[in-house]
Amino acid sequence: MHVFDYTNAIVREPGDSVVQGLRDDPSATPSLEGVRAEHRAYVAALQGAGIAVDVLPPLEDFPDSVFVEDPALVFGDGAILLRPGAPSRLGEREHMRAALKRHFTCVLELDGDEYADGGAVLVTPRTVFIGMSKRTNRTGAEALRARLAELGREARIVETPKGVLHFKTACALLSEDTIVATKPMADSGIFKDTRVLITPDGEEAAANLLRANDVVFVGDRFVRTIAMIRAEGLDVHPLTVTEIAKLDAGLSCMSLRWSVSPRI
Ligand code: CIR
Repeated sequence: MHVFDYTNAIVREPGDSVVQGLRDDPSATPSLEGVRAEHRAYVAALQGAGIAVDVLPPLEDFPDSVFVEDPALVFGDGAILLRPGAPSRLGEREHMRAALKRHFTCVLELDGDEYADGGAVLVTPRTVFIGMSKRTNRTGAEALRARLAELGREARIVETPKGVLHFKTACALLSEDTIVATKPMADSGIFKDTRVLITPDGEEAAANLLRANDVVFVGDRFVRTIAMIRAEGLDVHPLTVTEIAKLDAGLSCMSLRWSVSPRI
């Protein structure tokens, strides 16, 4: 059983409002049909990897609610309801609470002025990294570390490199012992005890890839990253995330994933 073995996932369909989602570059307007098509292909890819997907209905009042990774953190034995750091996203948690209660008997929560996005959290076999950023404050990171301890998991609070939205925007777990990271993330020394593959120049956005069971989902534009991962002997499934990327998102952001039992 690996931390990237999943039996279940939660996703949320994008609403029409998704095109008004938060983004660093306001001139990058995604196409609604494009986002929908990319999301459909993503859900099909998760299902193709053997994952049972709970598809939640769109929330028009919350343009970014398709990025379900941010309001929660889930494990086979429990979930944590987070408090997203962007004011327009905070209300997503109430909708996520209901979904979590359907799947998990243990649901812990952040509260008060504790802010943390799920995109800040990288789960690895040995530790859980919590990357502080403009969405995840120190209070939120510390509260999250305490909740993780309640779930029996050790966490390390680290700094996200400057200008990076979420910790996992710039890194992902590829296998039991290897992380893929951008050069600034690798240079930060955070992963100095781990084998790191660096994304090729110009393909930094490929770092937000997703390892799920035996497959690695990678943005299809990132041909050199795909070749690098295939050279590791891994099965790569390229997915189009061109429109999603205009909303500063990648492949981990669109699902919450967990394993209810060891896969056979
Ligand atoms: C946001 O800015 O919150 C969304 N437009 C993108 C969220 C991406 N989520 C993630 O990296 N975990």
